[in-house]
Amino acid sequence: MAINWFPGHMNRARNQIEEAMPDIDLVVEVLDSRLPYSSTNPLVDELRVGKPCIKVLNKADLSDPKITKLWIEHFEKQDNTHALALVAEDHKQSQKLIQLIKNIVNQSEDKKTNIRVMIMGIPNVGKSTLINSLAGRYIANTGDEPAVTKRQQMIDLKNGVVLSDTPGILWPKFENFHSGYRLATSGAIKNTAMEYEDVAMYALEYLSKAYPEALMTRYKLEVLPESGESLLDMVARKRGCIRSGGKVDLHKAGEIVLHDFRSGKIGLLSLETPEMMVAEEIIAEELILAKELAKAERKRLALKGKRFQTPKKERPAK
Ligand SMILES: Nc1nc2c(ncn2[C@@H]2O[C@H](COP(=O)(O)OP(=O)(O)O)[C@@H](O)[C@H]2O)c(=O)[nH]1
Ligand SMILES: [Mg+2]
Repeated sequence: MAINWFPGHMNRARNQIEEAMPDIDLVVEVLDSRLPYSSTNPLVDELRVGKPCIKVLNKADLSDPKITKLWIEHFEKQDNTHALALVAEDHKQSQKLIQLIKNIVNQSEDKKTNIRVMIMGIPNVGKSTLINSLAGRYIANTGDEPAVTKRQQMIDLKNGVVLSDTPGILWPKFENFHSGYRLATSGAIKNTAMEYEDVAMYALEYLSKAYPEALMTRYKLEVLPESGESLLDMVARKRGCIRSGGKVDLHKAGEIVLHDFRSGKIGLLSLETPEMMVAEEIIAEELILAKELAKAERKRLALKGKRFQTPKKERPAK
């Protein structure tokens, strides 16, 4: 998925959503249940301007059910927000979403005939899969897609719900270091400057702390070294990823680890918890504050410098 989010794309996506929002009754934000914080774009909550929202924690067949439960509790506490974990392909499960949509909207407005829903989310979380599953037929391409999909026809689900023709596609979060790595681990961002090895090392380091047994079982490890680098090296040796000349092939081992993670072969795993998100947001705020302070300090010094540089007026000769 070679998506490049240029400012022009971002503006266009944002404007389209803003334009369409007045006609929308409810927003469905699709998230990856393994990384609900990193797979969100905070703009969703801004752009929905108080409309009810269902956070769909998709790919529940891959995430840790205990952690997913914590995320549901976390989202349910937010204003006008509901949460549902599901597997998008599963038609029965997606029908539960329809039921929830109807319950929420009919509670507040009972006269409306069709409920108008916008499906939003960053690429690769499963929006197209969900749309197809809701419609019970093939409508949206899954997998690769351009950054801003062309407007399609309004999708009438023929059950009292219509889906907006505006693609609610937003860009992934790039600012948070951890979010970047988690998105790369999940496969949501590809073809970036990140190396396979680095992403796999990050993932291994986290998994060795959060799911040590699952990791040891999958790669038949007796011990778990601290660093991601040593972990990847160990996996490479276990899996025979050795280049001619005897050097370990970390790239190949990285591919194995990421493939295993993405297909659920290591186990049902989540990459972040609500608690981690709170801690990371505090750090992010501190960083912003530190940047602002540094900027103010530079300004102060520059002003001071200027004062010193101004040539002194020569004393008039007596
Ligand atoms: N395991 C699993 N894979 C899913 C699920 N939903 C979507 N996918 C896969 O995730 C990838 C991205 O899905 P897609 O619908 O194209 O995402 P979009 O970019 O948000 O429209 C595809 O390979 C889907 O098959 C799910 O519930 N479980
Ligand atoms: Mg899609």
